[in-house]
Amino acid sequence: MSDLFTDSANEIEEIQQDVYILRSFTSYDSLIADVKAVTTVAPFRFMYTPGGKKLNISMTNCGDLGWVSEPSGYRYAAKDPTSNEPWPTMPHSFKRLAIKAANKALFNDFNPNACLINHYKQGRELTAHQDKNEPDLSQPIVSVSLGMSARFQIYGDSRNNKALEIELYDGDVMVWGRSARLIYHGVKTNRGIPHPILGDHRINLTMRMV
Ligand SMILES: O=C(O)CCC(=O)C(=O)O
Repeated sequence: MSDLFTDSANEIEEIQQDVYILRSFTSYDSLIADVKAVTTVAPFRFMYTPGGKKLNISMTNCGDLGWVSEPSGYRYAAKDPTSNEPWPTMPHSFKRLAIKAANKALFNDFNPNACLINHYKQGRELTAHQDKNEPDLSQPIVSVSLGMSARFQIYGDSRNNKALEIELYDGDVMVWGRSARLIYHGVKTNRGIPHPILGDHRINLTMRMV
């Protein structure tokens, strides 16, 4: 396994107020063993929206609580509804990475207990949404990109705004919070550049305090 943090792990750029990017902060090689350990116990699955529509990316979770979308609504659940077992423990590597990235953006008491893991096949997208099911909105979201590249879209305070688009590559980490905590954001992968090992697949970890 390679080092969790790369040589460029000190550089942080504020791309919009309270939205930060840490380019090449980590890598597929340093996290994939832990991703596989989690997804072996809690495999990726397609969830359904409250409207009954199948989501077009598959997801799973690790940590004390996992984000679940079901016909009855969105919630954080202590147990995986597929197995009725607790979600796998959040790997130490995920937590260390998220805390270090959050610290760079001056979120000094971030201690994530929930990690949503998204899997995108090329062409799949996540439409504009807010992350607002977490009780303490003073805590940021830390989002790690692995594999194929993707376009992250920042719409700001309305999904009707024109999006600022940021290309995300393997190992890039984004942090958003404070005035940007409830930004509408989405992801497109139709022009994703394949990764040498993951090919046209992308994995995203979003760490949250719930
Ligand atoms: O895949 C990404 O880069 C972001 C994922 C996301 O927006 C979410 O899980 O709420």
